[in-house]
Amino acid sequence: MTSTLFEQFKLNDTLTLNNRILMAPLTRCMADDNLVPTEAMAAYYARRADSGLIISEATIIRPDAQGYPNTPGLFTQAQIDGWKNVTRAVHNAGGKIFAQLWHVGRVAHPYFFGEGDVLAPSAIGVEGTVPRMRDLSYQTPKAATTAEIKQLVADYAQAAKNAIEAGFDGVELHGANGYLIDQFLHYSSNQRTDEYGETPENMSRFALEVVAAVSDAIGAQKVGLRLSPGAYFNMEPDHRDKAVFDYLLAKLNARELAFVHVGIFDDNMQFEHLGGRVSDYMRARYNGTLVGVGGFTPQTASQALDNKRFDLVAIGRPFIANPDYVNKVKNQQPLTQYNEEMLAQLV
Ligand code: FNR
Ligand code: 8K6
Repeated sequence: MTSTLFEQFKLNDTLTLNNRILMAPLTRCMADDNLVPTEAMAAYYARRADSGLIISEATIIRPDAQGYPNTPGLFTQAQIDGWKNVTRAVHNAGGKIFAQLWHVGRVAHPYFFGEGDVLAPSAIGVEGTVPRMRDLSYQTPKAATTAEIKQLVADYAQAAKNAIEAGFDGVELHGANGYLIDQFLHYSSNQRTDEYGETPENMSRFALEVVAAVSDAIGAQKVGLRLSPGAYFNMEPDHRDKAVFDYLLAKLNARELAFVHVGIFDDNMQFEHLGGRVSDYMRARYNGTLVGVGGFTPQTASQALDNKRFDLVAIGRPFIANPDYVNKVKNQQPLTQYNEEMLAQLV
């Protein structure tokens, strides 16, 4: 019944995944105070190496990309060396791992990086406080200048090179969940009137420039992209967003990529302006490898793969609760139920 999950999948010319189950990117806030991955993190990832591909927790590309405590980075030599321990442990256990590259844009906080601007497409803030740090209110960001945007693109490319130096098999660009790349793609956070705003073509420009720069830096076959056409986290929806994603997905279709990954917590969410589920909306517009995610059980995941709704499935919370998720599913053993208290330690 779940056999499709255990089929091999050729991701690119050099990588064939042992099964179709990805470990979804999961922020754990457990890096050390220099944002260096620890030995405990290496062991945590290695325990999950029997997934077809691990996507690392979101990893910041530079200091002002940070919006949560102790999220790892990929911009200092010590961070690169820390990740080398992680990738070595995963590879020794027979696994494969991509780094998820992250800049949080307007939900960054200077508390984490000291003096400096919070950069975003436009000077439009989000309400609220940093999770787990209730006295840190979000600030109104500064609209990035064209020069600052070019530098951001270059910094994504450098972080991708650092990821390869650290031993990762590729990178996933975090273009989802209301963070920087996603902020350019929605009207509620992008009110620019220059070549990065106003029209679907302009609003897609930053995402496509990052994809192109990172592809040039490490090879397009090693680059995935996560997108949230449905605004549901750190973002107000706007029905005009659909035209932006229509344009962007058509452009992505015309170029080589390792995969596009749905960014959502529950794939059953219906978005009126997208005509239903985000995964179905994306499948209808993207012909390459699509990764689905969001509330799947082994049964519903294999059904979705059988029905070709997407090619690979990412599993998040169940992987926090079950380091041996793949083995348990293969042997039809019961899974431990996830709960939020499990976030307190790396099991
Ligand atoms: C997440 N998610 C997430 N997404 C992402 O792109 N980068 C990240 O770093 C994180 N971090 C993260 C932490 C925690 C604690 C949770 C619960 C979720 C979203 C995650 O990748 C996935 O899309 C959702 O969890 C939905 O999948 P499941 O959990 O229903 O299988
Ligand atoms: C990527 C950094 C995030 C830090 C951890 C987030 C974990 C949150 C757990 C669940 C929150 C879900 C919010 C999403 C909205 C759901 C819409 C129905």
